[in-house]
Amino acid sequence: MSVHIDPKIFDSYYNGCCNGTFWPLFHSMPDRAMFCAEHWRAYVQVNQEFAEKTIKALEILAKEEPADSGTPLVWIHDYHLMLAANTIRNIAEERNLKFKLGFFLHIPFPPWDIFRLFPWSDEILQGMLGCDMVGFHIEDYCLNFVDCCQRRLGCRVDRKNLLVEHGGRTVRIRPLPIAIPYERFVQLAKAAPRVIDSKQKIVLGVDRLDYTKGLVHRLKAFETLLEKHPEHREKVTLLQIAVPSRTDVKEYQDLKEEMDQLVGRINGRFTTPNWSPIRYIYGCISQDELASFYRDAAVALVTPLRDGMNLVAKEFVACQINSPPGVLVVSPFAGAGEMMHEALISNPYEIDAAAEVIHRALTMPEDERTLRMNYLRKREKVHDVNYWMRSFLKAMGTLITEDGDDVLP
Ligand code: GDG
Repeated sequence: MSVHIDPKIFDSYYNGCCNGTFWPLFHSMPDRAMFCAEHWRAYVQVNQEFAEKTIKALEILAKEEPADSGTPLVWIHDYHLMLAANTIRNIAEERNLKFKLGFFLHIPFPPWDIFRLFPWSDEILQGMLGCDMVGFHIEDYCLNFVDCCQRRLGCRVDRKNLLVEHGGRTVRIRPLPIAIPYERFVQLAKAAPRVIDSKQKIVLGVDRLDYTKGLVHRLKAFETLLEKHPEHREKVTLLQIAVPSRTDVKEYQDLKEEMDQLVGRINGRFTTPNWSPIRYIYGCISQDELASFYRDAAVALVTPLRDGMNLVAKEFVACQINSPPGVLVVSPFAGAGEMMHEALISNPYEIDAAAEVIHRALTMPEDERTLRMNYLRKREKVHDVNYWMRSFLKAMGTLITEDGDDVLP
């Protein structure tokens, strides 16, 4: 069942409200966010259309499935559909349909002081609270959400157990860090041909071309590394893959321009007849090639300014099957930075210090690399994407009203 949206409405909804407003605002970059009533109206309309299609699906299920076949689960994903749950609940309850509603946000949830800049923020909270459970990557985002519910809507909340009371119901809020198909990446890494020549040391970056990913800061840190540690010149190359993204949005066109200039400037400054410091791929590569880069890179730089989780950090770790392994550098402002404690942590805003972290990664003794990588790999192997999905479904599985612990006193 698909949802058909008028192209003009879609543009206001997707490029306008989703990527022009929510994306920067939820990544705590309010100066980049536009607030526009027309975009908001389109967002409301599209959410309404998704909700109506979901109701149709629930009605079909109710007719086709035997009455005792369990409660259908509606699992809503991401900032594109934050209003749908409330509408689905209202209509489904009116029509006596059985359902459970869950939501997962793939990006950060911002602190109250940022969130309240959005003129229709109360509607967003009410929309999400239409669910039985709302999942975020990490506890900080859960607490931000709980805080917003209390301060904006005056809800009763329980911060310790992450519960919010709303409309006579208790909504569970849960940290459920997303993960990757670990074994699949291990197999890809085992099978992938060698692309990087073994004499080169590669520092790898893999990102959508997005201003939240800290690419400009990363290039500047690499430039500083070459300036302060000339011993890495002609030996180390930054391989940056930047996947074109949201190319209809001006902010993204400007970033592309800035990256092109910066790569040109740094390469112009340091290139010798036999070596260029930066290899920059503006485009998408195959997963086999990606696995090969992940496997053979000496260092991976996952240094966003802000990021819900960041799967690249996890995929890199899964593909590190060589002995001795490489080193992961991760930003504390990514969800991944909260959990992958054995990585080197690097604040992308501090360019000089970030250059020193790259130097430390490039010169780290083999036994330390092995120890750190073993721990990182073990965690991702156990907590893979199946574990994540099961955790979500398990958390959804218990009916809140049946579980005394989950009702606020
Ligand atoms: C959002 C949140 C959260 C990248 N380049 C190529 C390629 N990729 C794949 C990677 C990875 C994915 O794209 C990027 O995932 P991230 O997690 O890094 O980032 P977002 O796209 O911003 O995702 C983020 C995520 O949702 C999940 O909840 O972690 O925080 O922003 O899987 O492998 N794949 C191929 N070629 C490329 O050139 N084949």
